[in-house]
Amino acid sequence: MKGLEMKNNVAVISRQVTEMTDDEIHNLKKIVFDSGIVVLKAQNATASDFVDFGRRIGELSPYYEEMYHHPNHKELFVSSNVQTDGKVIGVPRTGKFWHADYAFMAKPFAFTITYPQVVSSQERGTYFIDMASAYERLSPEMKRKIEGGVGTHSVRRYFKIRPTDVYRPISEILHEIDAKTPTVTHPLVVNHPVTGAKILYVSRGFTETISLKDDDLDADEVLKDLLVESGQSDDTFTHPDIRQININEGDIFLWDNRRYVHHAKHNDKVEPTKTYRLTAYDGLPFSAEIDFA
Ligand code: 7UC
Ligand code: FE
Repeated sequence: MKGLEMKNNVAVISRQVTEMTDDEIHNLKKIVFDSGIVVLKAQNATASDFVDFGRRIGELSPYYEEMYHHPNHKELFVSSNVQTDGKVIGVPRTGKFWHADYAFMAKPFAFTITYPQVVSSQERGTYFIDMASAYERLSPEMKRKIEGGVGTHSVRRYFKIRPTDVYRPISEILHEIDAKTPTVTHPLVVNHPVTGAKILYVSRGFTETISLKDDDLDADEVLKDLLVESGQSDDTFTHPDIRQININEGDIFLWDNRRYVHHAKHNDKVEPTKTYRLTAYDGLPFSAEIDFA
């Protein structure tokens, strides 16, 4: 690919997405699976150019809660505290917890693509943990413990109250969350359908419980250990496997959402920020069958 260089294990591409050929798009997807995170520098795409680009990456899927939608493009998830024409568009302070996008749904997305529009003067980046490397780092004993295990995932702890929820009883809202997004089950070790990598599939934000083949093991303890070992319990973000990727206005970020958990890094000060996000499927199963033999 023209204009591709590797910087700290991130593939950085200097090429306008609006000018990419079909071959380049095809290559780009390969690079995402190889490197995990891709930054497409200094784009001048409009919102609808960005959506068109997303459509070439995969099958776009609008976020299930409407309050996040861009008014003209339902595929665009807007994270923003900025008012446009006096109206609040999108939702402020999204994703400030360890998670993979849609891990609480039956089929989590293959790709997340973000396009920051307004970045605050203070640092605003995203933290990432590579959960394929996290799996590799586990002891052989821990790998054996979680083999064949499953986890349950729910949005319950991070569902955001909508403007229309004001004055509704909390029990009614919780009931709605459980009816609309019932807890889902995913393997504890996801087998990447493209790379074949094994991915430790737990997140501090969405994983509620795990169950293990061996009933004698304390599953709650094991989940706690997995979150600690992968770095997700480090509230200082100094764990050696946490990477901070800084965000620049106009750069597009594209990552393998099976492989990474991420955590937004919003500022405590209220400064304007606005980011567009697209999420896409790749037509493959979320996890391929694993043959542990
Ligand atoms: O508002 C948010 O932090 C959104 C979060 C609950 N879900 C993001 C996702 O796509 O899983
Ligand atoms: Fe997210």
